[in-house]
Amino acid sequence: MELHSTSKIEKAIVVGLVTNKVRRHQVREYLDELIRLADTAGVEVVHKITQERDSIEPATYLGTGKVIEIGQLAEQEKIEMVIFDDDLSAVQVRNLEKVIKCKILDRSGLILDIFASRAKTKEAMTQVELAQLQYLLPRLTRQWTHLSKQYGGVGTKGPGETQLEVDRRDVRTRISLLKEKLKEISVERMEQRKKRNDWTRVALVGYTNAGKSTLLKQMSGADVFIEDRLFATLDTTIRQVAISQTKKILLSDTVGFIRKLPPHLIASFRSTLAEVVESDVILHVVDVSHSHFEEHIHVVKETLQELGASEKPTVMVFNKIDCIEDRAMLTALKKEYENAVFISAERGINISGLKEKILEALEHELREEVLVLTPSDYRLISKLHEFAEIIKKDYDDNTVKVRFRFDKKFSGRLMKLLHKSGITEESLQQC
Ligand SMILES: Nc1nc2c(ncn2[C@@H]2O[C@H](COP(=O)(O)OP(=O)(O)O)[C@@H](O)[C@H]2O)c(=O)[nH]1
Ligand SMILES: [Mg+2]
Repeated sequence: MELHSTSKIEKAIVVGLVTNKVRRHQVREYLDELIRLADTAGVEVVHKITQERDSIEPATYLGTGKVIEIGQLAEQEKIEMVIFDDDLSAVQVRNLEKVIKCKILDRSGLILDIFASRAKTKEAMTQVELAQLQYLLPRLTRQWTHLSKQYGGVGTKGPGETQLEVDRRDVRTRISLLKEKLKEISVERMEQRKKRNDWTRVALVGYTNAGKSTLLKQMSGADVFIEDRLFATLDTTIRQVAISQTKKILLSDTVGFIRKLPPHLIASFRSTLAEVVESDVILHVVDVSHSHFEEHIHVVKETLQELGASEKPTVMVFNKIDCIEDRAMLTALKKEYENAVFISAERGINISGLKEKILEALEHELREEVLVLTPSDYRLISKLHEFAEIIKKDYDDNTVKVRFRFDKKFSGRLMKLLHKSGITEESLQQC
């Protein structure tokens, strides 16, 4: 296995297209992000090239002249790789490789390679390999070479090494095998999640590098892997956090989102992202100091929608306020996003405000009831304690009036308990 640190840094050109649909300033921002992705993969970008066209050229993505120009530049400067910001078709790759004599890669391929090099657990490795193969299948041509070869990740065993010899049928067989494996893993995971069902579960989501892991660390005091890199986290970390004197939650941190995340990747990361889908409240962390934070919000919202988690109670957490020097701008932002909570995860600014917001969001999910019990039912109170918060007990002659509050998701459990104790639902006095 080749070690990352000793491997020679490869030089690359990144390429973006300005069309009627994507404007120049956007392309510039996309390319900056692509450069950060390349950096994460250990690749140094030495040129940024854009072309303006009405639309993408189906055969070669760019116009022929531009392709020749890039080919010459790559040869002169001994560039090893050209990375395109949009996904390329197999035909485009084939045609581009005829003129540009180095590796051709696109954004999805790069993201998949990064995921492959970062996957550590059995689950993440299986998920990434599946996504890589599904991405590779329609692009399986002799020339298609892949970054992953040089990494010690899944790529070495999977698509990277074998892609040239293995035919499509073998890839398909491997895909079904991986799908089976993932099914088994997801059943295991479901069992584990069930055990956490009695807890209030809060999930951190956000664009990559927004500060999710930093916030988990800040709130839980736990040692969490943090890096100023894209996709530092691929698995789910869960920690206990006290958000008030009496209330503890489970806070989870998982893989971040990015624009144009390969769809196969989202699909295969479903079991990792299930923690988000099943959570009671979502904390959407935003790096508000980023010049394009609004677009990041949009991408995250879209991804949540794809996952079927867009209707969940969500707290918008605007992070990195310590980076905003312009006070007037911060004031304007607070006015515009009055429901968001403004924090600095790193400096620990306004974490108490965030906790209050989480409690508020949970309030909506709470139900309050009153039960009048006779001495023979008193033991029911200790059972209630298991999932409800007892707010008040009023003793009156031979009865006790118990006011309690609980998460709506435990309604079924309450009904069962009442049923077992021979108490009818009508004895509940709703507040
Ligand atoms: N200035 C500043 N930097 C932060 C803050 N929160 C996180 N960061 C930095 O942002 C980078 C990404 O943080 P991380 O928690 O790994 O982001 P994640 O990808 O969302 O998990 C790291 O370099 C953090 O130190 C903050 O409140 N202020
Ligand atoms: Mg992280």
